[in-house]
Amino acid sequence: MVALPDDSTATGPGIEADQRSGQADPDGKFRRQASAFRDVIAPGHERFPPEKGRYVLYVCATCPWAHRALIMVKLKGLEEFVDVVWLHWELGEKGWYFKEVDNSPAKDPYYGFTYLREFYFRANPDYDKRFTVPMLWDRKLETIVNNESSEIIRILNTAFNELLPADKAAIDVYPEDLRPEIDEINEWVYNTVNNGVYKTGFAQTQEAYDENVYPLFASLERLETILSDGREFLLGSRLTEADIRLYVTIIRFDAAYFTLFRCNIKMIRYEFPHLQNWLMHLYYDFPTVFKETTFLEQLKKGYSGVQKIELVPAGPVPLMMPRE
Ligand SMILES: N[C@@H](CCC(=O)N[C@@H](CS)C(=O)NCC(=O)O)C(=O)O
Repeated sequence: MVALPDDSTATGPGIEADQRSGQADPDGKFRRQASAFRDVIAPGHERFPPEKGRYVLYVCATCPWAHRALIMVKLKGLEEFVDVVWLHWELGEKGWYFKEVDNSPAKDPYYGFTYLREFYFRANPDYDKRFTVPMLWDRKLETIVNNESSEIIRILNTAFNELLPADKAAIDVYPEDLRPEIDEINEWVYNTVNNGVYKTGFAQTQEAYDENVYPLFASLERLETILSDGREFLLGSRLTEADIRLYVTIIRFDAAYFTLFRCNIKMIRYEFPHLQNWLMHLYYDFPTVFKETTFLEQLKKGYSGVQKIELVPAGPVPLMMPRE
């Protein structure tokens, strides 16, 4: 693990010293904490109206939740409205930090901060929860608008529509008529797949591991069956939020979760042909949205560090299957 620069402004109350430890509760089970900042950007909003150049999205390559939000920025063509700033892919002792490697600058370009936690303390000096990405920051009020990816993707889906060209404004990944279906699939995919890989990977007892690894694979089988009728996207012919939320987990599966989170009953590439076709379609046919937002080498190193295995596994080879 690299030594991190000491920075006394990067400390706060109630946080364990090493952000990489303590992922599981004392009973050996991993429970994801509820996000603390839950505001929205919306036209006419008293505090957070849509405005060009005002908001910044903080992400890192390792994190699937941040990846969801990044995909929305690209899909909706929001680069001019929401600046994307990258933290280094490694979760350090004090959480996510900047380091001039790969996509990350040496320091935050707006505040000169070294750690993500510094934003959390700027927003709330008494903040005592985890310092997570994605984090949507408002430069005007100097606070966090929202740090819950499921909400950030909905904000990005609509908030800037009146400022966008018509073709981008028309893109809607949570369309009214599909909402019940999207909500239904999101619920079990979140519990057993998106968060299921974490509950499996961070389990500290055999019981906690078994409780999660089998439901995870049962859900992958269920997704495989859904896609087996040859549909283009999860809910039919339209790309929706459900695809985006699933993509960020499936693209990490063979490269990281299979080995590093012990999700190794089957590999996606060899044993789930329909899921693999759906993944290849998104990755190769919408490259600016999916492929170019995916950094497999970086995220594999990121997950290796979180597991404190300081060795990066050699496989799978290749990291993503070529098309031919
Ligand atoms: N519910 C949050 C979860 C975000 C989250 O847990 N992000 C992880 C990275 S994958 C993180 O930043 N962890 C840092 C930590 O827990 O210290 C969301 O979906 O936005």
